[in-house]
Amino acid sequence: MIKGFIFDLDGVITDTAELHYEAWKSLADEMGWDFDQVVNDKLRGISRMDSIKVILDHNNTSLDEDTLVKLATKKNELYVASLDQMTPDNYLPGARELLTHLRTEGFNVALGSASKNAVKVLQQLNANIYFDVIGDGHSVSKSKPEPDIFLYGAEKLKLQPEECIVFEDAESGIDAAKAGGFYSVGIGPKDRVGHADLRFDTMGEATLFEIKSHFKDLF
Ligand code: B16
Ligand code: MG
Repeated sequence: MIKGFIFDLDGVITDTAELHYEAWKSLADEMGWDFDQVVNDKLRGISRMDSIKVILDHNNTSLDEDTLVKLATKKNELYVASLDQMTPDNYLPGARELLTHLRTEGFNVALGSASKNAVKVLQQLNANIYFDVIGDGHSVSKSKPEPDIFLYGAEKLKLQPEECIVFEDAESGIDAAKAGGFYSVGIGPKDRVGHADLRFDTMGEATLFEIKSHFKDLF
């Protein structure tokens, strides 16, 4: 029986990928690193420190941990400053409608994001009202594809994984949901989230009606 939903943030509720890209690109240009949208897409859902390691691997470069932390902090300052321009107009189409519908029907809802800036993003969107529990990059130490962030959300909601549906746009996020024993909905192309139990190209298609129709024996 489905009683709860756990939502990833970036790429599901709102699209911060472009803001992450601009901040990483600015750092990469300063450092003389190659960085483009293809590399940026590999950073979807993974933590800040893992992200900088992916960028360095792409450039066949390595740096000591202290330098990595300093550079990742610099990128984060640029990213956080850019979040000031985000407003409640920046929900992905369909996301606010689904969250509102879940509230109306009394489902339990948690956030399960890898981002350490999730609280600020939720504030900018005015989205706190939709969530009973906030799981973010500060909540657990092992990031996706480990299931910890979703297990954290389910535990705080006092639900079992099999009572929850996870929404994710990242390959590692669907891996994490499956590893934790959750039902999963993937948002994005087949080659990225085709392994989810149910997939939509966009959040606009992910209505509660469609979800209930697919998982009909669970409602
Ligand atoms: P921060 P999600 C993830 O958020 C992003 O998809 C990913 O690109 C980013 O590196 C990660 O958050 C960490 O973000 O630097 O703000 O802590 O998709 O899990 O909501
Ligand atoms: Mg995401």
